[in-house]
This record gives sequence, structure tokens and C-alpha cells, in this order.
Amino acid sequence: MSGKGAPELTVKNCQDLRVAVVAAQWHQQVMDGLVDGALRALGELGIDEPTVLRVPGSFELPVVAKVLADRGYDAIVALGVVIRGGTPHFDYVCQGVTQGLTDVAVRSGVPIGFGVLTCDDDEQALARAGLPHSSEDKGHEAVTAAVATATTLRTVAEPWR
Ligand code: DLZ
Repeated sequence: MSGKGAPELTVKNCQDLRVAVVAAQWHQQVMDGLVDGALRALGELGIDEPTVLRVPGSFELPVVAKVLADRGYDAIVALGVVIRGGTPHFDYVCQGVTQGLTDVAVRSGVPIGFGVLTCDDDEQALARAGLPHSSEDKGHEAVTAAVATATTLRTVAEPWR
């Protein structure tokens, strides 16, 4: 998948949204870039005090997202990096985290920004991590997508706003 075709999103009236970021810890350099990008995006949107939680690996993201959704957060951002290795483990972790986060979002009605990189190698991940030499900033994108969706959902729940 390429980053070409991504929309320029304008997000308004979101300062009061309760947003949580849950981030895995494998591949520290890439994760640092994703978390920084996510926090930068939240600051730009005026969301100054997000909850930030860390989990060991990407496979643990859905269970924490589920509890955050149950606790009343308006939007959740899940960040992780899975790098393909020599065994089928990559496919199981990618499948588990993707299906798990999708299930939580659809069942709870709480949007989850999908900032989980699934890459063939470190080079692909670094290019998407929002670091100084990266071409893409997937942590930033995941926040914008989750918050934009939360504001859309609020217009359905509170059509007078
Ligand atoms: C085990 C594992 C492997 C091999 N690779 C990654 C990875 O590239 N990225 C990631 O976020 N997590 C990885 N993990 C850890 C699993 O996500 C999970 O934490 C463990 O299987 C323990 O449940």
C-alpha cells in the first residue's frame, strides 16, 4: 500500500474529546517516532492531556483498546510496528492485532486510529515513522483519522452541535 491518495483532513471542535494512545514497545526507534508524531498531532488539535499507555507488543494492543473503549474514551490511537521475520509469526501477530482492533472499534463504536506498521524490514518501518528522514508520519496520521472520525460520530450522536 502506498501513502499516495491520503486526504488532507481538517478537524474542528475536538479539543474536549478524551483521547488515549496505546503503544507497543518492540522496535524502539520506530516506536519513538510514531509516539512523537501522535503526540504532535494531538497538540496541534488542542488535545493537551491524552492518556498514553504502553504495552509489550502489538499483539497486546486490542485488549487495552477494549478496556479504554469501555471506560468512555471518545477516540483511541493504537501504535505498533511488526517486522516480518523468517517464520509465520508475523502473519499471526498482524492478523491478531488488525482483527482485534477492528472488533473493538466496531463493537464499541469508538474509533481506533490504526497506527500499526506491518513491514518487510526496518527500512520500510523507518520510512513511515515520522522521524527526520522519514517520508511518512503514521503516528500523526492515525491520530488525525481517529479524532476526525470521533467528531463525525459526535454529529450523529448530537446532531444539534
Ligand atoms: C513475538 C514478537 C515478534 C517476533 N515480533 C514482534 C514485532 O515485530 N512487533 C511487535 O509489536 N511485537 C512482536 N512480538 C511480540 C508480540 O506482539 C507479543 O507481545 C508476544 O507474542 C507476547 O504476547
